[in-house]
Amino acid sequence: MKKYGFLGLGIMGQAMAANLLKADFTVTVWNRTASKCESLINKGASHRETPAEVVASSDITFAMVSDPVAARKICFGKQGVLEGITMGKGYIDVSTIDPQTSIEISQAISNNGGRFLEAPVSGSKKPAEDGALVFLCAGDKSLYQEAIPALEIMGKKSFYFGDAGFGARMKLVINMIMGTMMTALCEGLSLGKKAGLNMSDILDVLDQGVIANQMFRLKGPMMVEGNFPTAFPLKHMQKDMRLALLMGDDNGQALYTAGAANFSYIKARNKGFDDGDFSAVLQAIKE
Ligand code: NA7
Repeated sequence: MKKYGFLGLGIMGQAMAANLLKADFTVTVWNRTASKCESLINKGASHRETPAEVVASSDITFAMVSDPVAARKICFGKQGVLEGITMGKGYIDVSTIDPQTSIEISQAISNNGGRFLEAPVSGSKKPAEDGALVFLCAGDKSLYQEAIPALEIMGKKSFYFGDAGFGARMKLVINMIMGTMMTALCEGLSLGKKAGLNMSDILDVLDQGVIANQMFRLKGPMMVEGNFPTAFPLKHMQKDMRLALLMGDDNGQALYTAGAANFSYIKARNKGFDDGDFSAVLQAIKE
């Protein structure tokens, strides 16, 4: 039976690793803040002190960390993933990072005889808990095929887009669209309220038209109540906007709408909403 590793047990990693354990997979975990491993150890996970040790004791290791800096740190850092990679081992980074970082990690893993897949996910806390994520995969095809049983436990759908870099690009495009949709909703709600409309009425009208969507339906009523339970941290949304804007630069694509949305997320971060849900950008926009 295959042995799996999981590095990074934040909101997403915690839920994903728990689903692997629930399906009776053999899982070894590591997190920078070791206390976050406890609930998974109680559910049957093994624990190692470093990413290198997790990789050394697993066939396929997943990583779910915040951003490119964290992804590089756990891979290239002391006692990092690279030190545990041997011939044929699989490393799957499911974090949302930029294509360049992912390609560099991919090359380093394969230079050490390992196989790399990037598989950023569409979906936040609830889909992670429900095993309903969408994986946007690219990289080593044999690893993709081998990982399918695990991906099917954690997700409802997987795509494969070819060489490393294309999964990261897809993820940034998708999240950039989501981030601008959210600020558009917030500006509409805020304008409507200032103009004397009822915010719940705005949501009801939106829900009947062609731009009705699950995000507005799910988050809208909570936003109207000033309730922003963190499913997708605002700091990560702003990171994704920033990475998408850099991708725009690299590809000669002007991103006016996303650029403006990014300023709203930066404003919200400056106001202390880093760890709130990204829908808390409403608080910055309405001021
Ligand atoms: P969280 O809940 O903020 O979790 C982030 C994780 O990344 C958590 O395990 C962190 O460890 C870890 N992290 C952050 N920086 C580092 C460094 N420098 N070294 C090692 N580990 C680090 O985020 P989510 O789970 O919601 O999201 C994760 C990804 O999915 C992200 O790319 C999103 O955009 C989508 P900690 O517990 O703080 O020690």
